[in-house]
Amino acid sequence: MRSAPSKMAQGRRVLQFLLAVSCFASSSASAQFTKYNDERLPSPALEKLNRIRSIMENSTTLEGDPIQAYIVPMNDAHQSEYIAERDKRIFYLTNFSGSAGTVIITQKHALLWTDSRYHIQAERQLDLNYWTLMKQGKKDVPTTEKWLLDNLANNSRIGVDPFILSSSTFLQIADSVKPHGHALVPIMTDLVDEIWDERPPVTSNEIYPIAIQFTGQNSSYKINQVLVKLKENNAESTIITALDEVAWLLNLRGSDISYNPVFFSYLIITPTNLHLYLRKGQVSKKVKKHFHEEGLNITLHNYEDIIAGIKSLIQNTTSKILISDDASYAIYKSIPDEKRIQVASIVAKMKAVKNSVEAQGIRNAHIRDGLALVRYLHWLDLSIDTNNITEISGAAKLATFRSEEKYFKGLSFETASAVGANAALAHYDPSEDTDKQITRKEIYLVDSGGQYLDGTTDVTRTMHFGTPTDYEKQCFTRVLKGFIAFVTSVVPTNTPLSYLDNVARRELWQAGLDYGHGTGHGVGAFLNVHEYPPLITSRPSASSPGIMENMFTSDEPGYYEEDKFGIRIEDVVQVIKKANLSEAFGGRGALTFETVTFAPIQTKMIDTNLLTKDEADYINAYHQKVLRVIGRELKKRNLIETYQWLLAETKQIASTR
Ligand SMILES: *[C@@H]1O[C@H](CO)[C@@H](O)[C@H](O)[C@H]1NC(C)=O
Ligand SMILES: *[C@@H]1O[C@H](CO)[C@@H](O)[C@H](O)[C@H]1NC(C)=O
Ligand SMILES: *[C@@H]1O[C@H](CO)[C@@H](O)[C@H](O)[C@H]1NC(C)=O
Ligand SMILES: *[C@@H]1O[C@H](CO)[C@@H](O)[C@H](O)[C@H]1NC(C)=O
Ligand SMILES: *[C@@H]1O[C@H](CO)[C@@H](O)[C@H](O)[C@H]1NC(C)=O
Ligand SMILES: *[C@@H]1O[C@H](CO)[C@@H](O)[C@H](O)[C@H]1NC(C)=O
Ligand SMILES: *[C@@H]1O[C@H](CO)[C@@H](O)[C@H](O)[C@H]1NC(C)=O
Ligand SMILES: *[C@@H]1O[C@H](CO)[C@@H](O)[C@H](O)[C@H]1NC(C)=O
Ligand SMILES: [Mn+2]
Repeated sequence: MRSAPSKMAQGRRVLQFLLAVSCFASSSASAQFTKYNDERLPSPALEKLNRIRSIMENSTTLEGDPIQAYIVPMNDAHQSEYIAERDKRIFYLTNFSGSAGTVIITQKHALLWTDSRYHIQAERQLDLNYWTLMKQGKKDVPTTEKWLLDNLANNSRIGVDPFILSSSTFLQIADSVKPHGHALVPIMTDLVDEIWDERPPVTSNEIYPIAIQFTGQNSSYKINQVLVKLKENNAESTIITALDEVAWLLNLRGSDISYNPVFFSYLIITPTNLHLYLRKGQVSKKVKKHFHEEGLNITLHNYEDIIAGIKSLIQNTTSKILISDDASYAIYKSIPDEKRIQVASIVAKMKAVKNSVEAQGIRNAHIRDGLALVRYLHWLDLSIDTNNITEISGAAKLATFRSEEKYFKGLSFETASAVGANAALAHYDPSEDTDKQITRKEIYLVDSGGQYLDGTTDVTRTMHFGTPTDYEKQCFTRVLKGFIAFVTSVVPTNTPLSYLDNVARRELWQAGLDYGHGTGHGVGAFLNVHEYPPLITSRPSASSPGIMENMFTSDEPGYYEEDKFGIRIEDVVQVIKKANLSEAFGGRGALTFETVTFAPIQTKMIDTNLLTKDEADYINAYHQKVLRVIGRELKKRNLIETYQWLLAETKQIASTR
């Protein structure tokens, strides 16, 4: 989806709070003071803040002393990257609709931190009379922790809802504010929920099984693998807290969060029992039959009873309980220190390496998805002179093409359909206010994906239906060179993923250009479009296994020129063995990548003076494959005009260096 940390919220799972580490700087970052005695009409932004502030001061409601600051993370209880409407607390407070951000409220200040993808958007959406935008990554903008240290009186109490903050982030913040005697205190009643009068209801849509023909492994096999991993970690039982991990382990899917086929749940795994916590109404007879067929004996509980369940688990067992680093502080805290083992998720690592059935499914899904995208791009080229096609109506047409494909289950994220300057916002989703017509005068960027029973897709193409400028072509070509450098890399098994980030940026950096998002993210097998590991950013990860065969990741460098245009090229690539190098690197073996995305890369945008022969060869070979695979299908469906269009779009090019 969205682009890597681009859209890939560089880190919901990856400690948002650490994102801005680089920017310690002079303390009080010119934070505006909120105007108390404002004489203008009451503003909803201020009204909401005042209600929170009054609870913060009110020790009765808090069942404790007042708190001097309140943190609102953009999370749900499972540290999901995409959250349900009911969990969009920051949006409710501020109108900021980006996917990453952190709010801090004190009696005097109200601040929103967000990363560079969202600076412009946040500026437009916030009521800046009452809110201060903290542009993460900019010089002189302190981190949240640094700000708390510099702006609160010593020995302050900082509150946060312990369910919506990961334990690792909680502990890290608690530790960094200690020097001034501040305490980070869990507030069991979420203050935003307290004031949220018309909060959207809980989503509890139907859960459905997916067949072994798509999953490749039955659920009891997966659970047994977990039990083996638990033993290796000297633990006996575990609480699975990430929604995509529960869905993957049980071979079930749901639709509680838009674009993500997951359902709200926790799963306790012991050597003898499985306890599933969810809204029981979501479980049909079909699901119960599925449990039986997959060899599972599952006890169902109410979602809200998870903490009670953990207490019961603690009583039943003398050995250790394993949880992942992403578990909420509430889950973490419910297990005594001596009984807890916390590690990077063992299920996430299992899930990251696709089995052969999943891998084949993903490849098949990408062929059908490529066909839908080719039909759309051809249709656009045919229609934009005679019809007013906008970012939004274009995206709707693309969704229609996808929906005609077999196994389609919905989009995998909101389509980023962006013309000209709108494309300069790396995480742009069109809205009615910003909707622009797609014409032959400006660059058009479309980043989109589908959910299919056999796989999840994510693809970006940047097109110009008229004549791009030389500068646009140069920028596009540098992005393309980085993209090719990534996909053609040969690396030792387990190489840290950050290596590929460097590779993809090389050509841009040589021209003093860069992009403000990551380079790649894992993609689920009919699961979340962002799955970590792998996560490809410049930041090495101590807990990541590095590059492994049969991981799938996006390759998505870009370039964004503010107020002018944006470029991104994105394929999903499979990690494969490098032929004849299986014994290289002391027996570790070498890996390389094979793209599974099938859609033409517009040759009109390429400045062949910048392209090497090898790069031209790559494009030509890729286009031959696209023509073969998609072309065959187009002919089969008698879409001859689209075939002719694809033939022209995939014509061979030569380096002119
Ligand atoms: C959010 O935007 C709407 C529409 O512009 C406005 O009416 C409302 O006051 C804003 N709310 C906040 C909290 O800023
Ligand atoms: C604190 O709570 C009490 C009891 O609910 C209420 O009467 C009072 O107005 C609250 N204080 C503030 C500052 O809102
Ligand atoms: C706050 O605490 C720090 C660290 O203990 C100390 O150096 C500083 O003097 C304190 N500030 C005030 C105003 O007490
Ligand atoms: C699950 O898969 C394993 C491994 O393929 C197999 O041995 C086992 O019989 C299967 N169990 C069920 C209930 O199908
Ligand atoms: C399922 O588990 C329950 C509780 O542990 C147990 O009473 C029951 O006998 C089990 N059923 C089967 C079919 O194994
Ligand atoms: C703990 O043991 C009791 C009694 O055997 C059982 O009913 C319960 O399901 C167990 N709880 C967990 C979480 O294993
Ligand atoms: C095309 O449609 C958009 C959205 O409805 C509108 O804002 C724009 O003015 C239209 N352009 C033309 C040329 O009709
Ligand atoms: C791998 O080695 C075989 C046998 O030596 C050779 O025929 C083949 O061309 C090699 N393939 C590559 C990709 O180097
Ligand atoms: Mn992506």
